[in-house]
Amino acid sequence: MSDGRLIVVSNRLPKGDVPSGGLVFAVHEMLSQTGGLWIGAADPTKTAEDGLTQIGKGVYDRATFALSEDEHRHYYLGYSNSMLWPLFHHRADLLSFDQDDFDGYARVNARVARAIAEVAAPGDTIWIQDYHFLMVAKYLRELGVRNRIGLFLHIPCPNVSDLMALPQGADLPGWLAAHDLVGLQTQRDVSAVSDLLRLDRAIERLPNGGWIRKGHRFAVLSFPIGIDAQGFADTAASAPELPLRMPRDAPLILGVDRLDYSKGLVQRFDGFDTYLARRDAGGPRPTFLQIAPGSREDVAAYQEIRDQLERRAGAINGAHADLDWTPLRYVRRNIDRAILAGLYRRADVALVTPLADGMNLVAKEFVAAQDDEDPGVLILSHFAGAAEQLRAALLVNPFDTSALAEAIDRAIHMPLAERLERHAALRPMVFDQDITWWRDNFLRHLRGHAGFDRAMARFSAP
Ligand code: ADQ
Repeated sequence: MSDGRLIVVSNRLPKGDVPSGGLVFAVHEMLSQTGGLWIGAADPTKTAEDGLTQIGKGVYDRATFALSEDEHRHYYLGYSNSMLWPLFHHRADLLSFDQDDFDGYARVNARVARAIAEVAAPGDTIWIQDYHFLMVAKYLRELGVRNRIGLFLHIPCPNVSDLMALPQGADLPGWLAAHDLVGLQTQRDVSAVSDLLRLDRAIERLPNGGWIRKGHRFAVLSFPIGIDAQGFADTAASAPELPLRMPRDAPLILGVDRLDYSKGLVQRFDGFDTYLARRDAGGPRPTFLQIAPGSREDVAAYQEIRDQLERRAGAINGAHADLDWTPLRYVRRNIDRAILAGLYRRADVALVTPLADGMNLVAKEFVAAQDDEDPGVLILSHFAGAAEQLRAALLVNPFDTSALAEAIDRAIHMPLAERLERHAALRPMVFDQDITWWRDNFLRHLRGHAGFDRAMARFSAP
């Protein structure tokens, strides 16, 4: 089949002409080669109308769909980030359900579908990003669109019991089944989705591992997202001098996260606190630098986590700081990417300990930034999607404060030979399975490479 144009839909659209940052950069690079269309949300206005507004024209086009302030509240802050996000991160206790939120979400998804249906030509490939648009494919099919439609879900998948907390839980399998390809971060997510699909009696498993619903065949596969590893390594190696005030030989422990309750920051602070309480008084005096810029501050659960962390940080320094030593530094601002890369390279230990996380790109950025001859140690949660690939990290259970404290101690004292061995095992996972590999792999499957199509075709004959 012809490849046609690529139409990408994501909630956020790159603002500048040459965007930076993983996914945005990879899609930009791809569209710059092939042309295509990138659709995202416009800034909210008083009222919202159908259609797309073109905001940039070049090798590829960028266009926005309209969003009223009310819809922004219900579709984005409400259903997407107060319902789907906590639910998919196994935090049903944080759900706040409001029928208006779901109605707003459905309305915006339907508008996006109508806009795509208007511009998509036969042969175009439609690639939907993330949980903001779970219903778009369903609406596209209702409008008669038969194009290839792929969804990549950046966040983890809920299990069957989580899903029961979602009033629309029974409909989710049908929404997913409207795509041709559902891409997930890990095998664990593929298993979770396989269980969810079985909730819908109209969905059947095909002997080739695919799925079928009412004659429509689709696949669910894992495509672990990567980073621009070489680019990031180069940035790290040529980073400017760091504005860090600490002794050169003191260990630096680094955490970099969007401030989110899924990232396990409170448990991480607790683990560091326990490490400090147990450490040998004559031993090294590490600094733990946690960078965590605020996000989604209009959602109540995010204000709570921010207050909680501020209190914990104050208490930890209160208990352990000295005249010449501040063990914990908590920075809430966005950091320039070159400085960030330099910090990763300078860090002796990275603490990447989410309670639930689709992939976690920070883990991969840390590996990419290391000096291959004197690499730092990655402490990684079992619950980050990255743990499926980065088996050679020090894997921890972030809920176990004592084990976290032990891992910090072990990482600080790890001999060079073991660091080299672990890094050598981690490196290829990050450099070979990079962002370009991820993108090409997903699109090849979506557009149907010969083997995939043949395997699927065997089951479609009437
Ligand atoms: P996020 O939850 O945003 O992404 P993550 O994968 O860790 O999580 O990516 C965060 C990115 O922001 C990293 O590239 C990091 O360097 C950058 N960043 C964080 N703090 C920063 C700061 N203070 N200044 C500058 N940059 C900062 C979602 C899912 C993840 C999934 C990704 C990609 O939640 O699980 O890995 O999408 O699919």
